[in-house]
Amino acid sequence: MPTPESQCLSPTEKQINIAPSVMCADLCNLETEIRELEESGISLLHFDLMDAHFVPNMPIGLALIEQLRNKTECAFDIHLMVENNDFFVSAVADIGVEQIAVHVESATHLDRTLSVIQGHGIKAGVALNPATPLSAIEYVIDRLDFVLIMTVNPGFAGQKLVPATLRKISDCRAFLKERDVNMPIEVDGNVSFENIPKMVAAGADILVGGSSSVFNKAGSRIDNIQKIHQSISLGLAERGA
Ligand code: S6P
Ligand code: MG
Repeated sequence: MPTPESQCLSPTEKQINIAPSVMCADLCNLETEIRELEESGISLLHFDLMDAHFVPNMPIGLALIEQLRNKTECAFDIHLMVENNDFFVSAVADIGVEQIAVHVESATHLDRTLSVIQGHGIKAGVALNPATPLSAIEYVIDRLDFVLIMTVNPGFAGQKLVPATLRKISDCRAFLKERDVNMPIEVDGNVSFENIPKMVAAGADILVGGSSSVFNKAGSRIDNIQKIHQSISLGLAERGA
């Protein structure tokens, strides 16, 4: 199994990571779900932490993440959708996680919050809503280990892709390149079998898999993950990898 450090891979390594979104799993049978995902080669899990204020939803909480921490070697990718970022950063750092993304739209003191995350030895990312321009990361780029591009508006699974976000992924890759920075781009929201080739071709490196892929009701977890790998190959071929 890859080490947590290998989860944030540089695009030049041409490895795409799949991060199943735990809120889309069968929450009454999570341990079984996680074993199945591990057997399918998954080594990164995406957790959506919402506070019902920044977004109007609250699917999973800190106690669940804490209990799961002892059940798996998978790296934990925490996506904060909260108003009080510093409280949640400290709480998940105590649990022990590998990467945390905070929304630029909710972070009052973004630079400080990112340096607190990195001070815990955790990879720091900024999440951008579909309407938020890439310029929002201009002055924190040196503090970032990855960028999380939301391809739907945050809060709920099962939504349709916001079309302009495909262009935003390639614009983000160009934005980073222009600044001589090479870091993974994570994409989250309707990362479906159909959308994955376009997302990967545009420059996505970490794919959050929810109800439209990993947890798609039409297939088993293992079949869905195989289908995702096929979609990734199509995207990499288009990217010229
Ligand atoms: C949404 C959240 C996501 C969802 C994921 C669901 O606010 O951040 O991580 O869990 O997007 O995937 P899908 O395929 O149902 O859109
Ligand atoms: Mg998410």
